[in-house]
Amino acid sequence: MQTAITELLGIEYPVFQGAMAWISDADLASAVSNAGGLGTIETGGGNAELVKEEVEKAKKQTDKPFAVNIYLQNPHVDEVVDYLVNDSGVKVVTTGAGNPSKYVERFKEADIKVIPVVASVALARRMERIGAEAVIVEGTEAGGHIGKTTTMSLVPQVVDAVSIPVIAAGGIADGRTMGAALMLGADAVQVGTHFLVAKEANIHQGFKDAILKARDIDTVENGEITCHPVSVLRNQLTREYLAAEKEEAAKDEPNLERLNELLKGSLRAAVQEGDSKHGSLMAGQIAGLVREEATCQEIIEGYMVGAKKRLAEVQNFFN
Ligand code: TUI
Repeated sequence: MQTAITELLGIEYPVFQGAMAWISDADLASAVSNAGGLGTIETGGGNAELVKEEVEKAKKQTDKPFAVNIYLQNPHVDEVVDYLVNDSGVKVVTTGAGNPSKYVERFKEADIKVIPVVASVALARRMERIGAEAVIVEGTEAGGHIGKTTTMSLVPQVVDAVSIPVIAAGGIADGRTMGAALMLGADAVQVGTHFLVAKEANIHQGFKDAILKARDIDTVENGEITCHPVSVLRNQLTREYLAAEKEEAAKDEPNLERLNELLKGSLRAAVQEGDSKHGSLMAGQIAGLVREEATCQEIIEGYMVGAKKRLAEVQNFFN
């Protein structure tokens, strides 16, 4: 299957694996790349040394392209960029949770393709202007830290606003949702939640089971008043957090520190300990569609088969 994105990056299938904090390591990224998609290593709050370890590990596990994601709120972001530009050999960088403008020039000089995650038309336009090769347009259906507009509404608006390729993210977990994104004008999709249950994902079985059990209405948003809304599966932690958030929101001077304190260590607890009561089970709204564990290859090939099947049915409507 060929799109502007498979051609730009030299990959077989237009499927990116999204960067997920504590989750998207060299094992997951290389499995996705070996299956023909674009794997991504997340760097979260890590320093350059930690990022280098994962990149070197991935290089041993795949000779296909993979990306490194930069979390722009990372206090070590400058040294991570220095490493990526100077001696990583990485060819694709994605960015999230901020505006990467001040780094783009250096990536371009190092012949690294920059693909920022955006949650608005304005930022997508700006990214095109400063030389981004493509943009990942993430709707509010996504997991983790999210914007406000839905994938369905945002993707076609960005497609109309820019000339660079668009990768749709948020709400994609099978051939139908991938096909829908292509209908909206996207050249590829990015998938996070579904890869949580990949056999190659090194996360606690408790987290995987929570995804597999989730229903359509089981995600909630935490952290609206801290300006970092995060989509997670509903549990004891989210009930306590939402109650505290409501209390603080009613005050003249909300104690945001108290709210941040409640979440401290909670993502690590979900990923490494499978703590489904007090862990932060970051997930997108499509979790309810994810029903079984599978390898990265089965996941990606399933999308191709499913999209083709649905496309044939839709084409029939027009005949
Ligand atoms: O970054 C994400 N999702 C994430 S990061 C993360 S780690 C975390 N842990 C605890 C609390 C908060 C975060 C978990 N999930 N997605 C990419 C993304 N980027 N979504 C939305 C954006 C975004 C938002 C604003 C991109 C740019 C932006 O620009 C603002 C500006 O400065 O113009």
